[in-house]
Amino acid sequence: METIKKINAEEILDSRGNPTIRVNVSSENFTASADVPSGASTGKYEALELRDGDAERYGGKGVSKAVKNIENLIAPILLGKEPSSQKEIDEAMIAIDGTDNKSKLGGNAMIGVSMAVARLASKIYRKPLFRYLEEISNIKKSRKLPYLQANLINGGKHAETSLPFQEYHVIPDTEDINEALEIIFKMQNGLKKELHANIGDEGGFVSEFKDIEEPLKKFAEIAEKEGVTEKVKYSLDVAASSFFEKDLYILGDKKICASDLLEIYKDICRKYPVLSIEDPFNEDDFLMFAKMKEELPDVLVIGDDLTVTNKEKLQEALNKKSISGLIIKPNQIGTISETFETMKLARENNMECIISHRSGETNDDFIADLAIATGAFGVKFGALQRGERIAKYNRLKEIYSFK
Ligand code: 2PG
Ligand code: MG
Repeated sequence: METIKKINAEEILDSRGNPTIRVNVSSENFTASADVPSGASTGKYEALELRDGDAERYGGKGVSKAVKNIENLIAPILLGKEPSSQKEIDEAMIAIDGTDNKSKLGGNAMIGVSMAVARLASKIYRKPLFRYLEEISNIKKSRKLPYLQANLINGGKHAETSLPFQEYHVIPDTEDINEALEIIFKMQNGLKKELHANIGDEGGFVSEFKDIEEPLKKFAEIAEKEGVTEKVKYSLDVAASSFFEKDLYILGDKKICASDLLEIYKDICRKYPVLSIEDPFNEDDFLMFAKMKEELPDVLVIGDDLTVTNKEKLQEALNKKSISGLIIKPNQIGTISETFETMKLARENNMECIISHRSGETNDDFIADLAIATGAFGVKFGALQRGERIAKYNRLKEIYSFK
């Protein structure tokens, strides 16, 4: 069996031009790499993203410490191990990190190594990555093709506008990849003509809207024009923690309480075919999530900052009946094995998993394989604009063409 012979890392740039990590791992006859993404609206309980903090370099965003941790602390304990022993490798990193939030090694350093090792093992076995991940994860699948939640309008921390909600998704209601992509294409081009707007971090349009409902109104108008009304649903990532201050939610010049925000969701869901709403309330408010789930039984209530791909957080959400599903972002927790553990717990409890990119991305398409391997309910890969988003959609297409 092949063993890990070399691990090194380098600083590369992500889609916002911020430094991030590339990890290269090799065995006797194979090599593999992985690039690490980075969020802007991060949950406060995520694994720590280790940055240098040296204002002289990239405004403090350099990752040279994390790179050194990979080479000086992680590599020595992994050399000689078999890349196929993913769990053992992840556990070895967790042990030398020894913190609750991966702050010693850096969650960014650990997830880069964890992904690169998985990719290396898939190459050694001469299997496509999705096939290899499917075998080692063994997770109960939800769908043949995940719902593609295409983020066509960007607000919140992903855009310089006054729109408080972070993401407005168009979701083709089909399990055919080509039909799904063409519906997104039609909606995106319809919006392009109307909005004449710039694009935001995740490839969606960035525009000033009258209020939080207007983007959905636009979606409905364009869907009608394009003849796809019956074929689309919508979803929102409110990312409510990003406009929560002193127990209130700041919507433009209004400050409202959680119950009023729930009334807004009810109104929106009465008027539009909304499949799911992510992070409708602040990341500590498990009870309001639960209230919403009870009062809006036909809409999926999704945790992201609430659950941060963390098994303990998910368990709390399960105990309190807060959610119908959760966002899965491997870099929120820091290893692939822990990502699988969280997904397993979710699926055993019939929670839906949505595999998601970060707003700062690279061209690495690992998460497309992850979504297919685990039969995810949904994916969030952004709009059909910006190369780092397209990389994931193209990988999905590729997987379906030889599946
Ligand atoms: C989110 C993500 C991805 P970020 O909130 O779901 O869309 O944003 O990567 O900035 O945390
Ligand atoms: Mg989110």
